[in-house]
Amino acid sequence: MKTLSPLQKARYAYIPKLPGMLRHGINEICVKEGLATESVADQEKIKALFPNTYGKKEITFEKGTNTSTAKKQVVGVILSGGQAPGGHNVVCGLYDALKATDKDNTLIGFKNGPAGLIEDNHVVFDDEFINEYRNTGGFDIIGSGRTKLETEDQFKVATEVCKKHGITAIVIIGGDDSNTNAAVLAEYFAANNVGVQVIGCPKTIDGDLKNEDIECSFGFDTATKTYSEVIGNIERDANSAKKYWHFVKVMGRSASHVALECALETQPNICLISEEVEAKKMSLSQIADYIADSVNERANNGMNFGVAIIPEGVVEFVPEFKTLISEINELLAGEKAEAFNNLGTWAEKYAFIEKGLTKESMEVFAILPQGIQQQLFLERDPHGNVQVSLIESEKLFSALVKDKLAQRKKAGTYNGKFSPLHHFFGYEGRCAFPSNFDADYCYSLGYNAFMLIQYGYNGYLSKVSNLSKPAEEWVAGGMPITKMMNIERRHGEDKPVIKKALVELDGKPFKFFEANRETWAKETCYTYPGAIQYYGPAEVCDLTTKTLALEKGE
Ligand code: FBP
Repeated sequence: MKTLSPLQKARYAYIPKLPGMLRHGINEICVKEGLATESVADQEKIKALFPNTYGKKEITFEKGTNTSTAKKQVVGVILSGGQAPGGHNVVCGLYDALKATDKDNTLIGFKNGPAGLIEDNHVVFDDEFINEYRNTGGFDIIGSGRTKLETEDQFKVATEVCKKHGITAIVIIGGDDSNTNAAVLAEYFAANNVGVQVIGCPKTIDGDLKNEDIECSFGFDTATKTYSEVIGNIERDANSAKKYWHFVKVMGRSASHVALECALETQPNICLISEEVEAKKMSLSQIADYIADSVNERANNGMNFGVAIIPEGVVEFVPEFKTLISEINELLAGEKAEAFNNLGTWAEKYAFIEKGLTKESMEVFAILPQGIQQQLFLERDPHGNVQVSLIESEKLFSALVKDKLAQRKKAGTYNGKFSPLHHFFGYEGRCAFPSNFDADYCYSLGYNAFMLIQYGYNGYLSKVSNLSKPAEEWVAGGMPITKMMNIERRHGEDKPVIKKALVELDGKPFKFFEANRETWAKETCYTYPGAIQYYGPAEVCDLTTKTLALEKGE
């Protein structure tokens, strides 16, 4: 027997808010076409690769007579990539719109990500099944996976599976890679007259799937609120005990949106922004000095405590570290890895490394703590690359800062105490109960995806915008996925992919942070956001991120 927590029971009864324009009832939703679109870069190349789905118009839905052609819909849905709070509500919104249109419509869930489509591993949803997942976190309704849909053979199998079930549309809920796959699949189906539409939904806690249309990916709101709650609690503990420096690594594979949003919410002493580190070509030593300056100045003022936020992917943005990693990849390429692994002791391995690296990279390597040095050689992905996300950068930076402080102590410029503690917040935010914002946004994305299907669109991303306003004022519509695409070099080949949205250093969220961080570094300006609130006044429960508010000029 399943035991439900009181909150889970209460959340089953929560009714997500739809954009005003989708509240009129299915028969009163019509389409307003906007302008034709262009890809964000490499227009000619993308157009040539997507002849059937390129350049389509943006659309919005509004109140009016529904002119879509009635037909029985059998829709397949896939959850793809890392978990993000609200995924279940996308499925619920899709299901509700589909059933409200015609109770004979069917929703099929493919299990464990895109692989479920290829393996025809599926479940057919009904009310009882769906109701168990309303407003809950996680992707466990059908599971998720990271299988890429990209080969002709996979597309042929997908076509057969769709034909077998009479599928009319597939909805892919995923991040930049998964929606790239959605665009490629949409083009394949159109080029081969398969008669199946593909619609994407923008998901990822990383917040890097966005442009002027897609204001944010879902899950970013809840995940950053979850991390900010705990960072705020740590700040309060730091300010109470006054004896620890906390180094907190937060998720977000490459972009630093998560770290920046947490900093805006909690006003820590330090927050590194990977994009700035890269733009300023900062070395590990410069970053360590930057943090040590804050530790030093606070100690001079009697505050031997602080909080530093480190974005997960920062080391990849440090130019000298990037070079070191690529040299290590070369050093261990092919059979050389075996020779290295056969060496018995770390001293022998160290000698091997010393021989193989350039002088510059060896200098970088030499300053790393031994634990991190070893991680660089042990943790490799299936392609033979170092998995930078597994590098404990929070420990790396605290160790480098410790060395800097020791030097300063010798020079007589620092006389404080430095006791670092380390944390990594990532997985604990990805499956939290979706905030009201994510519950509403996700339900709307799913509901809206069905409207796009009804109106025959293919290769579109479900789009809900004006998100910093109350849901009543949200605008629902669709954007051709090709609009977000450009050509990038992947595995030695030019590939059409969705352009990742990194933190813009001239954007308002970063500018706000930049204008305040010097004060935050010296003084104690912590803010304590507290836990996500699900019930209570809208100004406490329905507010979305500071990033979005600042981007909107609010
Ligand atoms: P998506 O891009 O698929 O949304 O996943 C993002 C993410 O949560 C990153 O923040 C993190 O680096 C990665 O997934 C972890 O992946 P895994 O779940 O495979 O450990």
